[in-house]
Amino acid sequence: MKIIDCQAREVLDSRGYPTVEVELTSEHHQARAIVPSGASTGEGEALELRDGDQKRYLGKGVLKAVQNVQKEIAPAIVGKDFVEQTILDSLLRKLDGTSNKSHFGANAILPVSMAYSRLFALENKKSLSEGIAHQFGTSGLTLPVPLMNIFNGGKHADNGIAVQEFMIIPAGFNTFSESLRAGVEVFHQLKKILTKKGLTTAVGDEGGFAPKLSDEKEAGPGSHEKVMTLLLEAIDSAGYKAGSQIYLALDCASSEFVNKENKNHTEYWFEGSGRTSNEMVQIYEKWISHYPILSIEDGLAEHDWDGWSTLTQKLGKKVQLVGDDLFVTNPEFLKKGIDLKVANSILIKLNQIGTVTETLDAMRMAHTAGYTTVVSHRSGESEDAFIADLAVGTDAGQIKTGSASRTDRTAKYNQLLRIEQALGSRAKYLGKSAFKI
Ligand code: 2PG
Ligand code: MG
Repeated sequence: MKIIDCQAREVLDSRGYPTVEVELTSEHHQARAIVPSGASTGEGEALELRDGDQKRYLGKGVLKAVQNVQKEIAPAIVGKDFVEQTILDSLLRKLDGTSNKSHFGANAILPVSMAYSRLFALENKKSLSEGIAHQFGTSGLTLPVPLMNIFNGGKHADNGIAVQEFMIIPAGFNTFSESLRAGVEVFHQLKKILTKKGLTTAVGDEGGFAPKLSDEKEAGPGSHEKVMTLLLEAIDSAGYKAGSQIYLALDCASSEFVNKENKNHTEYWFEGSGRTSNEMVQIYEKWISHYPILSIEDGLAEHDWDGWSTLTQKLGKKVQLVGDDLFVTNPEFLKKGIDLKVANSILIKLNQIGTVTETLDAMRMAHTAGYTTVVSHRSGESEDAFIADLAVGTDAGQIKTGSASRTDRTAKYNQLLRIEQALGSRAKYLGKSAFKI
């Protein structure tokens, strides 16, 4: 497939900050892609290049990344034939020449890589999910179980709650659309409950609610259990059974509340006091015995590998333990995790690593090692629903793409509904068995 044109531009993400869109043209088709952007980023993530010019968009402009596509990448790929994704992506990596994509910026490289996936699918008369399945060597028929973030804390809110995401998992249903409907109904019930209690129902970056539960700056002892109790109440009011139809999941994003001054990063500031890694493990152990929690992401911080090892030994058979900041979708970090028997699942974010090929490499490595994969949005998103097709195309089994509000979140759910309809009776849905616990 010959690329005959490559254009980049600065567009806006869901937070109103600039991001990069790339449009690739072949002889017969055209495809584009937009990169997302995180807030609670892992230290090992590929570099997101920002202009730093305070006169434009508070320093967050991406004209340098756009220019890197126009002046450096485009001349190297336009007029050339790329028979498959791996060939394009390895050229992009070679041209960049750094291990963390800091020369061009991952936000310059990734949209080219993603737009190529779309172009490849079009050229081969496939949908994007089919094109990805073809590359990945999977059936590409599995609709993912949604992990819906309906209550926000941490860096995604200002309510003083340490844990970043409280999610519901409607896993006890036969199809994706039934699951989604149940999750959405719980979201609406939660809104009613919060209103009744006089709490605010404005939504945060990922479309979940983020009310302050008390007047304190920092939410104190028992505040996290209060949130989980609210979720159970909402599940019940919606007429569903917690623990057999709908479960809970947490993204603690604990690298955000670990004490960074502590040299080993093994002290956490949680519910108003300092806790060791072991104490955090005990808290999670207590929670999973009281609440129907299926999945805990980043329960411990990205440098606390010893703590992660204990966490996995103690809870790894009972709950899915997802590494996000810990693995940053990087096959190298994941390999370390597999070797050390740390975590049992990996969060997959394309822009943490910066090319589609490396993302698929991380997923392949995870599946081979028996780790589950959760394809994920970023807190800064766009109308681009690439990750919906990625989740189906790789038979990932799970997707985390926010709550039931904000078009940047529902765009992904809507694309999954389209894919489900197109697959018809061929569509598979794993439900709770996607969690392997
Ligand atoms: C996370 C993500 C997405 P961010 O921590 O998992 O929910 O947040 O994009 O801010 O890193
Ligand atoms: Mg996370």
